Amino acid sequence: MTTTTDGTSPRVTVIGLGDMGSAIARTFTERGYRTTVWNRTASKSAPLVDVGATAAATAAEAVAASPLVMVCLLDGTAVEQVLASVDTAVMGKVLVNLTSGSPAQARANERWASERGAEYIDGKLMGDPPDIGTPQVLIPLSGSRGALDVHEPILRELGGIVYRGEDAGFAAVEFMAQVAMGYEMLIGFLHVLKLVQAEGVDVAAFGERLAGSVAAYPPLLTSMAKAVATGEYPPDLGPLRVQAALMDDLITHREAVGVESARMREVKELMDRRLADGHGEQGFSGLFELLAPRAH
Ligand code: FVH
Repeated sequence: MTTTTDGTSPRVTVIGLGDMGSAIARTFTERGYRTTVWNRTASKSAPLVDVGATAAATAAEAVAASPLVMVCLLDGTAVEQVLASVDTAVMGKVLVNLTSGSPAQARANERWASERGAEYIDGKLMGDPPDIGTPQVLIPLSGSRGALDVHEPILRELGGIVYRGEDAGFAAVEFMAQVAMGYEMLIGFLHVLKLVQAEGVDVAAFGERLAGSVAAYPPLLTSMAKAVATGEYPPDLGPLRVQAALMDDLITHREAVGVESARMREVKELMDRRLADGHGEQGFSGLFELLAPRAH
């Protein structure tokens, strides 16, 4: 742990003592930081007081207690409500918001903080409460580089922090992309389990086999991202015309065993458009061109 110029341990405030906030406050307290905590439901402060934290009566009092204020609440609405209640108490403070949320919310929070004379860092917690305080948690941060330089040692107590830039929204950009990637993959996985279960296959054994095949994806995803970046679409997964030939059977099979096929119909529609545009010898990543305007 670092110490302040007068040799005392640094002060830090934690706003929000849910599963994550409590893990954060406990980590700081147990590592000797003078930790002040506040939670809407005051009783959640008790376990932290038991290990040496100080419970503030109001959020504004908690903010006033430390130069560094960590906010870890359920969602953006909760952050807005709590920040509104503390208002100008944030002046001169460094506000680190670790609540999940969008890039737009992060940028709005930074404007709010700046208007009140506070510096803002937005961070996203990619890990689970028990992993707080270990390198198992990845914490992308963005916003004030100056504030990060001052408080980096304390923030590093929480896990593996990585700075993504001065734009306060960048940590959320990474977080939202990672979460979306997870849900896109996992809802597909559940539909595939539905498919094999409909055929009487043991889903646990199949799931284990399928999990093993996921190991092949990192190099493919890396090459697809490069293809999108360059606009050159080599035949990843083989030429698109060959891939498209399978789609009707794949959809027919799914619907025959009662599994919805909306996402597969979306893939087929995009493939058919790419083929119609004359890109049958290119790869699957070429569908990117039909998804959104090309990044400038
Ligand atoms: N838990 C996890 O595994 C994930 C891991 C990845 C990151 N997430 C994000 O972390 C944020 C906090 O999540 P959490 O698990 O701590 O959530 P809860 O245990 O439900 O605690 C929520 C706290 O927020 C307070 N709160 C909710 N609404 C309000 C409000 N309107 N005003 C003030 N405080 C509010 C709540 O207070 P209380 O209910 O105890 O009074 C808790 O302190 C989150 O963004 C995850 O996405 C966690």
